[in-house]
Amino acid sequence: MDHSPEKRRRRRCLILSVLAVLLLIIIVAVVLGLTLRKNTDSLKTTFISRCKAFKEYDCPKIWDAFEQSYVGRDPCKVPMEAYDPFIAAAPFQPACNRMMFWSKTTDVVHDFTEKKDCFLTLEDTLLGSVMDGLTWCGKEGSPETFTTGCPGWTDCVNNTVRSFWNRASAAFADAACGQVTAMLNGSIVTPFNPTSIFATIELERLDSPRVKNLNVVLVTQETTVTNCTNASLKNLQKELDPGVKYNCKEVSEAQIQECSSNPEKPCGACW
Ligand code: N1C
Repeated sequence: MDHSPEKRRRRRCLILSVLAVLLLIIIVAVVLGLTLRKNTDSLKTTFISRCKAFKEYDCPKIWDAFEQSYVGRDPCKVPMEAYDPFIAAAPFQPACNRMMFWSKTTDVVHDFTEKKDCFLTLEDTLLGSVMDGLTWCGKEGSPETFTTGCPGWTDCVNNTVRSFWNRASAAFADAACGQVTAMLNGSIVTPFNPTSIFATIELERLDSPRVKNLNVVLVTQETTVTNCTNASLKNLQKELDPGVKYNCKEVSEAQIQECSSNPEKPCGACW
């Protein structure tokens, strides 16, 4: 055997390099693991803290049902039915005559429901509030939840987030009863957009005799381009259950804001 100092130095060098690479791999794995865990933890923390605002629900149990819907799945292959057990774990309390649907009017509608306790949107319920504004997905063969790098609307139809909103919106519409209101946007050419969740999921579930009336509030501005005679609203009426009475009213955004800031005005007096 050759024990020359040069050979020994080289061997020591090699061993040290291998150890350094191993150490690096371990550090990367630990950091990655912690980041992934942090993702699951931060989504869970947000979920549980929003859920706790609704006192009548068992939040950890609802979180478990939620997680089961997408964890370990290809994030492009989560059908809306995957959320069935989650929806069953957090049933809606029906709120006849107070339910508010919307499409492309998220700011005006939520500003209104926040200030005035007249109507209930999906976001005012547990199912809609826990995930509002969030992104999440799983990965095949992984027990983790990811909050970045998830497929978006244009990447695939059955993506984790879209299927959630489809399923929650379907449950919300299934619970609708009596007078139902929908705030649509009068500043766009197609206030009733055939690809929207309101058109594809909710409208077909507004069945008579459970639902009596659909009152469309078409929110107008100075730049308004449509009114209640709009062609897309004609399509809406065609698709609506004939037993449900339809009504449409053009209401300016200024009037809605003025009404919601006036605590004296009763619910029925805003339009
Ligand atoms: O596609 P949209 O509107 O017609 O969906 C709105 C419709 C409402 O009546 C709600 O009941 O569907 C329900 N809904 C939500 O409550 C909701 N909160 C947040 C649907 N989508 C919701 N989001 C997000 O906004 C979600 O990311 C979804 O894709 C958009 C839809 O908004 P939109 O096109 O204005």
